[in-house]
Amino acid sequence: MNEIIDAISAAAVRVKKAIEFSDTGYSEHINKTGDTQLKLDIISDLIIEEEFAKVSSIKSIISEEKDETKLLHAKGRYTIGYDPLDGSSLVDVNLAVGSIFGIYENGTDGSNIVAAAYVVYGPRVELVTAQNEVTLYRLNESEKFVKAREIKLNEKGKLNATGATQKGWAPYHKKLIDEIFAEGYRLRYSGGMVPDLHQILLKGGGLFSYPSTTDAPKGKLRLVFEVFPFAFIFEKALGAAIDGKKRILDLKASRIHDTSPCFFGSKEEIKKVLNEYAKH
Ligand code: AHM
Ligand code: MG
Repeated sequence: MNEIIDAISAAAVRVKKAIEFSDTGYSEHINKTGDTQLKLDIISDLIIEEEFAKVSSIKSIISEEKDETKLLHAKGRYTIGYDPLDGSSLVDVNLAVGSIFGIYENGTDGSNIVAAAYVVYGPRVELVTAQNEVTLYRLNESEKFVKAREIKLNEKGKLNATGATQKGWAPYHKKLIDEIFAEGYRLRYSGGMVPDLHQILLKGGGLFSYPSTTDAPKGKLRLVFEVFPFAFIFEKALGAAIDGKKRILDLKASRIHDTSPCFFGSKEEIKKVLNEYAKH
């Protein structure tokens, strides 16, 4: 597992340089989810693939930017599901973006995830890893990630990150969000899943929601590359992650690009979601 974290660290340093200095324009390609790929999405995907190809314990990789699973080492143990550059359309407005990694064994259902990590490319570059504990590292001047601290959520937080277009929300979802704001929670939403969830993790808690909507009943965020990794991280940080009714890590991904509604947060906020969603 250490060599996988080292490969993620090496890739992060290279992706950071690509974000800072390369072309932010679109390519000619459309990925499996129907997004036109930015040149940066493709560059980041290639960098990460190159670093993972050096690690013999990685059997295969599944990227948000690739249509199919790619075999790397037939005798390897792990499959890595990753989003090379989540929120990449925010690069041209110079907001923070990230890379997300889920490390799986014997399948890519929620129950198969054994570790997860993400990198935030913001004013500083930070890496968060989750195995038994969730640890924050910061990139130093010598391009090494140095441990900053462990991350643990409080029982209850103060932030509310509300995803998806409100026009498509179910009335009970709107009611839930309105009630949370009425309790004094503050809105924090950049449109980048990585910095938005990172903020909740580092500020002690709150709620991030990306619900089902009228035009996307299964939500937008992808199970294997985005939702399972963060569900694992939130649980290990003593928070919780659900799809509205069920624990995310009990879900199965029947296809690699499957999506799911998702809620990540500290225990108290997730209880509120469960209570409201149980009525519908
Ligand atoms: P991407 O993988 O195409 O970059 O999209 C994922 C992003 C997430 O980072 C973010 O939470 C979400 O899309 C924002 O969507 P919306 O603008 O609909 O709230
Ligand atoms: Mg993404």
